[in-house]
Amino acid sequence: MFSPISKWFPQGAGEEKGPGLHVIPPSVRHFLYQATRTALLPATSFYGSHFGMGYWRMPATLIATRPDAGEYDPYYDRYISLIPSPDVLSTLSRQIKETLDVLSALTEEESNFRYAPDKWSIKELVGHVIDTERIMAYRALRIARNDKTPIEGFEQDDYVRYGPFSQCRLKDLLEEFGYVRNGTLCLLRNLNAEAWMRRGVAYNNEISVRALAYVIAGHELHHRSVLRDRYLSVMKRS
Ligand code: NI
Repeated sequence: MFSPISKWFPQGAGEEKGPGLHVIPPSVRHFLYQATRTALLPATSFYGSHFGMGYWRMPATLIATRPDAGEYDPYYDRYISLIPSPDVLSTLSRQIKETLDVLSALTEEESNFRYAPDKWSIKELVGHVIDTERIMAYRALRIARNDKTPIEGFEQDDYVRYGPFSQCRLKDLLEEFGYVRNGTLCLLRNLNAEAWMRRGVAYNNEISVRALAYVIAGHELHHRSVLRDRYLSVMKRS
């Protein structure tokens, strides 16, 4: 998936510690810096203490961020398989804008729509996605920090039933969703490669931190499809 970075930047002859950073275009330098921050690259293998001072070191390999099948319960494939990208952090950052664009086109009245009496309203669906992201991010936090305590499950229908969503304004819920996503990104972006790969037990199943990141992205996308197919398409017809 990734080629070794040494292919892109062969070690320059005559420079003991590799070519100076100043020879690397700023956009590429920014990518490399972000890559170490987001665990695409192990930071320790890449920069010495001279980052910004003209020296860099080459990592042996890049670490792909996509989880392997053995890192999560197959149940979560329904979400993880929706995200083909090897860079889930960009996906999380891009997707939220797309989802909020779709939702912010709705009026308050439309956001109370449910396609059957026993189904969630659009606002409740949004509330469910927000709460699920909080819980998945919390699981990622616990596991990333090497907390071995098994993490409990949660009853999603109760969270909607006892949630405030039908009394909330759609506009406020969308703002909240943006804040929650930013919180998720702050948490995930600061993880090192070891934390990113760490596994723990949540809801009786082993799962890795990076698998949880993909679950968050895939769950959002899944519900955006539900919104389009079960809600918006029906609303347009009526
Ligand atoms: Ni869901």
